[in-house]
Amino acid sequence: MGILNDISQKLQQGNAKAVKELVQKAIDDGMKAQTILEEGLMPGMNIIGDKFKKNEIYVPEVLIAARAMNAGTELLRPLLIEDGVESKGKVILGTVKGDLHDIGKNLVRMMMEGKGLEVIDLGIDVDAQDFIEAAKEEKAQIIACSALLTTTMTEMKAVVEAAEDAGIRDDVTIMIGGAPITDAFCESIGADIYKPDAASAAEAAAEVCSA
Ligand code: B1M
Repeated sequence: MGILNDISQKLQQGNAKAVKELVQKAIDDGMKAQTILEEGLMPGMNIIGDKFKKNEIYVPEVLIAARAMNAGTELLRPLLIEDGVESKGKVILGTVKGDLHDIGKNLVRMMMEGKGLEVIDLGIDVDAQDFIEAAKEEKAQIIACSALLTTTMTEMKAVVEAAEDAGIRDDVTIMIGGAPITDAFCESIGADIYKPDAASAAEAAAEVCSA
């Protein structure tokens, strides 16, 4: 379909205004919101994710594309709720306690949303207990923690322990990431998944939710 391809192209170019206009046109033409999301916006964001992973594009391009994606999803969100389209899964996301870095976390959020997941973003400086409360309340499949400091990455262990204490450890997948994080660290604190970048974090989250 021409317009869906145009939406994908404009999203990749980061042209938020054009994406918004094209999405509105598709809605006015009677196209289903889910079709616009899954065959227009998401393929565009997936291409951005792949290019980012291969270092063919960098953070600014991803942020600009994400802004374009948001311009489209804002128009679709109320229609998707009306249509009763369920999200593919729920993720509680945040940067851990003591840590104020959020650029990487925001990329993770965008990539996950691009995969059709619902992301509840708790922001920065998030206490372990707040991740757990949100996961319980939202019945989320995944808790996703970001940390950029060697001094705050230990907070991720507190999240794993809080999930155990709350009796929800078997119900949630705990995913971690951020510059100082490694597979060995992930294993040492008993978290489930470590991913080095936003695109592979989103892919892994989508896999968990579809399993
Ligand atoms: Co800060 N900072 N900073 N900083 N800062 C670093 C992290 C640092 C490495 C710089 C340095 O010294 N070379 C260093 C940490 C050293 C360490 O702990 N080993 C550092 C420091 C020391 C500090 C302060 C302590 C400085 C000070 O005040 N003395 C202070 C701490 C504040 C705090 O958090 N309490 C501080 C403050 C800041 C700013 C506020 C100025 C700003 C943050 C602004 C913001 O985020 N809104 C900032 C910035 C920008 C950086 C650098 C320069 C860039 C970080 C960034 O956004 N990268 C950084 C140096 C560097 O990394 N080159 C640095 C781009 C981003 C896309 O990458 O976040 O790694 P990143 O995310 C990646 C992956 O890690 C991954 O996906 C993303 C992309 O694909 N990922 C995940 C991230 N989260 C994930 C979660 C997942 C999966 C993947 O699953 C859940």
